[in-house]
Amino acid sequence: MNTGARYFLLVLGVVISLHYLLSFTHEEYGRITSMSNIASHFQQSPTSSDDTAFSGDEISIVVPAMDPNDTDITELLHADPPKANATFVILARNSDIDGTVKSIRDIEDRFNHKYQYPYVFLNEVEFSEDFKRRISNIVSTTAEFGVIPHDHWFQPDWIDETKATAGREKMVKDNIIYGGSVSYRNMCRFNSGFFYRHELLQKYRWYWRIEPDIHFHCNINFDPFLYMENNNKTYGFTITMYEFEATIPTLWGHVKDFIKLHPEYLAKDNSMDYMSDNNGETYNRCHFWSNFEIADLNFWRGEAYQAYFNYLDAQGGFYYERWGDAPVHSIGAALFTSKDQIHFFDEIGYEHNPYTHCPRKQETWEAGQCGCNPAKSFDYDGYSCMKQWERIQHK
Ligand SMILES: Nc1nc2c(ncn2[C@@H]2O[C@H](COP(=O)(O)OP(=O)(O)OP(=O)(O)O)[C@@H](O)[C@H]2O)c(=O)[nH]1
Ligand SMILES: [Mg+2]
Repeated sequence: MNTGARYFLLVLGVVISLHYLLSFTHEEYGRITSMSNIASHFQQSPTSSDDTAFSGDEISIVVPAMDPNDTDITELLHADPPKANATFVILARNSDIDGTVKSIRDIEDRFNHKYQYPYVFLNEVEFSEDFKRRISNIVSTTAEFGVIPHDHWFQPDWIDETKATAGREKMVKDNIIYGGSVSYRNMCRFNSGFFYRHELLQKYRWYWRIEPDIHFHCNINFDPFLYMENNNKTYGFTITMYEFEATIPTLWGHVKDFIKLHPEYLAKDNSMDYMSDNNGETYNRCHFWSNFEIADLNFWRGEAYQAYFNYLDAQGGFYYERWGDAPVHSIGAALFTSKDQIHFFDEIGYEHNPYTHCPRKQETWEAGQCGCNPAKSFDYDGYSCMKQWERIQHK
């Protein structure tokens, strides 16, 4: 044996002795350096070996085992379903509390206990503690209570009060509903051109309008806000009908004047033929019943609608006549959006006294567990405008 070989054997002997010494005196060292542990690094774990087995010519895909402590995975598993940036909006007086509770109870039971959208309540005076307490007791989510800025509600100073009084007196004489009421006119003007400017609504894009004493008759098994958003809709309705001519004698003339001034705002494929039987010459008084609305706040905030509202407001017709927010909204939506951006929510069984929309298709009625009577649905009542809406759908 030469000297080099002797040195090698000596060093090997020292290393082996040290290894055994450490293996007995240091448990962790012994575990790490055991042959079984070293061998395991060259093998698949039992679970992953199943996933990566090569059997004949088959190659299976490796699916990494999920670690429940991995935050990305647990976040995905527990993520909320997608939601729209949306809220309910309820304009109400303190004295409307009982009817408001009934409406909220319905929408919670039929829809919102699952979908959890918030509520915004608006009033021209502070909501009472009793109102807030009773509402907060029944909502499944948050409710905010706002006061309407003075100038968004009350009759502006530039309205000629003598002319306005004469208009109201004539309507009282003619027995026009709410003909003598100034507060009803404030409400119609506010809903037409101001509600979407309220500070509590600024953070939202979509709203669903609710009134006291309405009813939802079917389970709403889908999210109408997401439906609107995903299908590029702007305005959704459940009931369409004729307006009382006596409340809007000069409205259409002003609408035509506005269109002449701003033809650029007209949508290309608009719904003029739903509202007019003669290409826009006269108004057939069809409108969407606005006590129910699901719509895009950004549409009202947009340039076309805002210019249109300001033009109408300057004519004074909200006070000299009794223009309703229903025809004002409907004409705006029909002219400044394309007809396929307006949606009829057939599945939503809805009642505002004295009319009810109830789904007439049996499978829709059953799927929604509707309590309403389809035979009494307003859709094809003589006073309904559904036929005018339908005639433009397949053009
Ligand atoms: N804060 C406030 N809300 C009002 C006032 N007048 C009406 N409202 C609300 O405005 C909405 C429309 O008023 P309604 O009285 O229901 O009008 P309408 O639907 O044309 O008529 P009804 O057949 O009586 O329901 C409801 O949400 C009312 O609560 C008011 O003076 N102040
Ligand atoms: Mg009402």
